[in-house]
Parts: sequence; structure tokens; C-alpha cells
Amino acid sequence: MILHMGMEIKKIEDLGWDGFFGSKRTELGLDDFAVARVAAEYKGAYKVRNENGEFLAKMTGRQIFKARSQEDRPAVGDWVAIVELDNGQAVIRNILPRKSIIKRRFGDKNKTGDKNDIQIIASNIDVAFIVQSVGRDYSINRLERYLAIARDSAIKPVIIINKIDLISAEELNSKLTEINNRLGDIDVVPTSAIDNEGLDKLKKYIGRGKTCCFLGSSGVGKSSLINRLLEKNAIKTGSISQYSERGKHITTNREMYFLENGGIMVDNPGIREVGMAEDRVEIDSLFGEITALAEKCKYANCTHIHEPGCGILSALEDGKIDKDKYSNYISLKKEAGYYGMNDVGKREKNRNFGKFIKKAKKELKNFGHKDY
Ligand SMILES: Nc1nc2c(ncn2[C@@H]2O[C@H](COP(=O)(O)OP(=O)(O)O)[C@@H](O)[C@H]2O)c(=O)[nH]1
Ligand SMILES: [Mg+2]
Ligand SMILES: [Zn+2]
Repeated sequence: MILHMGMEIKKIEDLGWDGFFGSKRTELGLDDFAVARVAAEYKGAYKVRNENGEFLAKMTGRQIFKARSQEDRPAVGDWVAIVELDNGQAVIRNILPRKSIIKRRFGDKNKTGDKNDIQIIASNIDVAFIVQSVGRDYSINRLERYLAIARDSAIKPVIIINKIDLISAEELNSKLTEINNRLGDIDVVPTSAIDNEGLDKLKKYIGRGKTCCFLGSSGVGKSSLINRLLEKNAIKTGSISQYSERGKHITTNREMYFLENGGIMVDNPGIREVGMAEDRVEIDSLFGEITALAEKCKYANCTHIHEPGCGILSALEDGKIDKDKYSNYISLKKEAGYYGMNDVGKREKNRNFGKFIKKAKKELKNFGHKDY
């Protein structure tokens, strides 16, 4: 595995370290350990970074055996206590508590994930750039879902509408109006990675030590925008086919990039679908007005779909709530129920855990370090 050195990091604060992590490290009795930030994730290994450089790191056996879910394993953005070994390797001793997590639930059809498993997209994120491109990718329902993911974790969401070079100013304006009507007071930045449009506005969100995560389907231009911000082609990008505005799918790792001004950016491989983790909290916080009506509904177990006398349905009829917003609310509720853990799901999870332990044992043998 090749670790390419990025921008030189002189102070750990430039990687996002602050008093929060400092006090957690002390509380956990880890002051004697070095700390580093997880900058990339590979199969069974991580690239971690601190003021001493980059290391290829693995978890200790004990950590792997204790890990019950994805949340017990390091994710890009995590701060970890490490033991630095020679030849650029390190062992991860602990994950420091996270300030924020962007997570999603795997859908049924996702080949790479366990069914019903939660995947941490990134942690300790300050700003979530939710990227959509004009054209076929643009979907206000999907924007709403991504917003729910960001808001669930108190991360500042900023919507990026990319590839505006492909549409007229009128078309852009009508999209911006639609977003404002539906999603309210939210930062929206129209960009073009081709025409260098909107990049200065983006830079304002990416200050020293601040971590920004780019979210969105594959092909919308996340990597292109990061390349533009870095002012070099650090990341491979897909190419547009002649017949569609959709970029070809390029597989990349989830990885962190560092701006000259000290800002930190996390690129993501394409996210096909946005599953909802911790459904109720997210959905209810996003659909405040609808949720308030739901609480006052006559029926405790109302589905708000067909019940006569349902408060939500009558508000819908009176035009007091937006029809599209209602549809999205109902489909998210359905999805959340579907993803909710049932007995079959639990059995499956246990089986997968057994497989995981087996694999971890084998990998650790290959890595050949002793357990701390
Ligand atoms: N016309 C146009 N094409 C873009 C823009 N940004 C990215 N692209 C193209 O869209 C394709 C996908 O871009 P990429 O950055 O790989 O998308 P990602 O999958 O979200 O990282 C590439 O062919 C880019 O050249 C843009 O602003 N305008
Ligand atoms: Mg990309
Ligand atoms: Zn109801």
C-alpha cells in the first residue's frame, strides 16, 4: 500500500484537534499515548495522521474483538490513541469519543454491507456539503434526507448545486426558489467545477482546523470540486458520457484532504441510497410541523395515510402542510419501519459478527503485532 504524503502538518490543531479531544484523552488515561486522526480507510487498515507524519494503522486485537458494530471501529475523521511502530506503521489503541457522526443504514441491496448495519460515513465533522448536480441527479426529496442526516448530528449543512454551467440562470433561479420554499432557511451555494464558479463561497466554510464532508450521489462532482479547491488534481474523477449528464462511477476510498489554509475536506465514494439511521429522531426533528400534528392525532398508532379524522390528513386537505413534504415524510417513515431491526435482522447480524471475528483473526496474524 502506498501512502502519499500530503501537505505538511506542523500543529495537531491544524488537523482539527482541540480542547474537547484533549480532555477526553486525559479522562480516558491516554495521555501517554500519541494521538492521530484517521485520514483514510482501507480494507482492515487505516491511514492516520499527526504532526509526525502518516502511519498505516490497525486496531489491536482486543479492540477488534470488542467491536460489536461499525461504531466501535475507526472511521475517517476519528481521533485515535496510537502506538507508533517503526517503518510507518502504528497500532490503534483507542478511539476517542466523537463530537459528531454522519451515519447511514445500509439498504437491502447494498452488496458491501451487512443488512441493517450502520455505516459511519465520517466523524468529527463541522460542515456537511450536500452536493447535487443539476439534471437527473437533482431531487429535493433526497436533499431533505441528507439534511436530516446532517441535522441529526448538529452538523452545519450547506447545499451545493453543482454543474450550473449546464443550465440557464432562469432554471437555476427556479431551483433555488423551490429549495427555499421547501427547505426554508438553508445555505445554498451554486457551483461549477468546470467554470470555477462558487468556489470562493465554499472556501468561506472551510476554515483552519474545520472539517467538511462532501456528501452526494456518485457523479455529481464532489471529487472535482475538491480538486478545484486544492488547486491540483489529487483525486481521480469520472467522465461524462455523451448521452447523459451523469458521470461514470469511479471507485475511491473515503479520504481526507488538506487545504493550504488549514481546512480539511472529506471526499466520499458515491452513496447510492440514503438510509435513515435512528429513524424517529431524525425524521421527527426534520418534519417538525408534521410531527407536532402527529402527536395531536386522535389515534395513537395512526399511520396518517388513510385514517378518517387524522390530524395530518386534514391539515393536508386544508393546504396547511406541503403535499410533497408529506409524501417524503410518509416514505421515510415506511423506510424507517422497514429498516427497523426485527428478529430476522438480529439473527443475520449475529451470523455476520461470527464471520467478522474469523476474518479479523486472520488479518491480525498477517499483520503480526502483539495485542496491547
Ligand atoms: N459540466 C460539468 N461537469 C462537471 C462539473 N463537476 C464535475 N463534472 C463532471 O462530472 C463527472 C463526475 O465528477 P466527479 O468529481 O468524479 O463526481 P463524484 O463522483 O461526485 O466525485 C466528471 O466527468 C466531471 O468532469 C461541473 O461543474 N460541470
Ligand atoms: Mg468522487
Ligand atoms: Zn394521523
